[in-house]
Amino acid sequence: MTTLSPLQIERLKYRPKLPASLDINAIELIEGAPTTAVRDADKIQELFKNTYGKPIVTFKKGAAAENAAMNVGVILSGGQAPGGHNVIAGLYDALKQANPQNKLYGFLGGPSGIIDGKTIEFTDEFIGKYRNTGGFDIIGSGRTKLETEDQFKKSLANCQKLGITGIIIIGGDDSNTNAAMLAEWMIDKGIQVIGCPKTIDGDLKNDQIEISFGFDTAVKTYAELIGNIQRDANSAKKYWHFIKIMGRSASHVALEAALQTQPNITLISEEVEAKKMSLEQIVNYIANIVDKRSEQGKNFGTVIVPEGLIEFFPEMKTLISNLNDIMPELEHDPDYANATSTGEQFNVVLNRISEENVKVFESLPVSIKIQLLMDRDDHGNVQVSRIDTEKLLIEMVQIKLDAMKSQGLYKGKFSAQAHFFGYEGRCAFPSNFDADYCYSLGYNAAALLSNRLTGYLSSVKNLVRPASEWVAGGVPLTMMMNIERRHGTDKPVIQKALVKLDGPVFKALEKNRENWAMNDDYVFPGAIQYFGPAAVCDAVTKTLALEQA
Ligand code: FBP
Repeated sequence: MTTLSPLQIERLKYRPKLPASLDINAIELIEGAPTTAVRDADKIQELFKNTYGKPIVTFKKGAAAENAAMNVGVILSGGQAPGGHNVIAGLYDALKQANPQNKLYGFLGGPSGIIDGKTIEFTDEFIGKYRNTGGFDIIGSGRTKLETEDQFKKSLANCQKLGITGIIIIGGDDSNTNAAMLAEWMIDKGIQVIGCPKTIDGDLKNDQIEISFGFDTAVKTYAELIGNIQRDANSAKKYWHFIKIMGRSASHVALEAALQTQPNITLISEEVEAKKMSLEQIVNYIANIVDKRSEQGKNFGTVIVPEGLIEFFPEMKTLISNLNDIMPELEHDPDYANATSTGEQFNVVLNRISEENVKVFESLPVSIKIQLLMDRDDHGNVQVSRIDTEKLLIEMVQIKLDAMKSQGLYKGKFSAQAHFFGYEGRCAFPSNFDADYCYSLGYNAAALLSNRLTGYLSSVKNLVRPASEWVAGGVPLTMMMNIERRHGTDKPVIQKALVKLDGPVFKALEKNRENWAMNDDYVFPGAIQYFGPAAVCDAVTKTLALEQA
């Protein structure tokens, strides 16, 4: 990449802001009370004998002190999120400030890099090319699960070869669950492990972690695009736009994008699940609004669909879980493997799934059936980003409206466009918020290492205030864990934060959605701004503002 865009040239010069209290050479560690786990404390304690129960820590300015030299390795894990490069830049700068002898290595291609010993050593020049840029291409990312004894042993050997005594894992809930396991395993081998909260999905958050990095930039990117589409819809007045928004399971991204743009219809997976709404009910809900708007001469509108919606319909959830269970067997079934048509494949599936699921599977369009049978991810989950839920809804709403029309109940015109905004937002130039937050998280991770901590997640709080007032520290990973059933086995995992239906963010949607359905109260956020008034450039998301109010 030798040709730089004008924005890239300017962004390379941006100096991310740090909390005023964070100076790796003059820092004091304040310890809180011992912690427990969010649930299943006894079991978590049993599994994490050495790292369980540690206190939450915060940093404040302290007396100047010298830092011993150390070598550190960093891993980018899972889906890309804007700001990952700045976590590494912050980490690198802190390590070099602490002791110029310190070395930072990057494990290439995600967690597999530490297992296979594929590394690169960072230098000023190399890091300099990636400051304030989006993407994870600096060292690459991957979804390998770091969890077996054999993988841990190989990782240890690779760290020892390079004299690495600190590992930083930048990842979401699953990757940080693995960080907790690695920290526990490495504790008597002299290697510390620290996590950093990453994911555009915004579902790695709790009382201690206000938001995961990348959420801010990704939602602002999607909101810009939705705003543009709404203006197009309102100009041409001829299309209904069904927009699927990324976010594997939680609907935080869709909800925030909706609050920023005020579309006509917003579906929230968590509400669908809580109210046990079927696909048919949702289709009727949309068709009803389409009909009412058409009575006002408005044959256009916008519908926001969270990516994970399909798994939240009770009947689909049961079907998908049944499919997940039979997938490993199906791969070895000659009838399935040798099937010459999708129809034949479907028959094999129909013979294997339970009776209640047969009807649901048969009711789906062929394209969705094929998508439901596609490869699972490393965690055995269906890859929802590859399921065209927005197209499924369009097809079913069309069928419903046709039926209504034939009974004389609907007289409008329905012409729909499908969109999926996901990958567009994951590697955008980080907003000023994410650039600062990520740099602080990385810098802070180095401070946690230099204070001899392990099994902690780097935390930076008070995020609605100016960066100088942010509070840096660490949260024990075990504090966020509980036991969940995953593919038939009980596993310790970091609890995922879903949208709270009694929380202020959902309430803000609930209060307004009837109005937004009928009136075109669209908001056009425009592109993320990096230079200009703070009210525009440093604005936090509505989710963060409402939750931290
Ligand atoms: P992480 O949880 O690893 O941050 O990834 C989240 C995500 O971006 C989801 O929103 C999306 O469903 C998924 O990754 C897509 O995964 P992939 O990049 O493997 O297609």
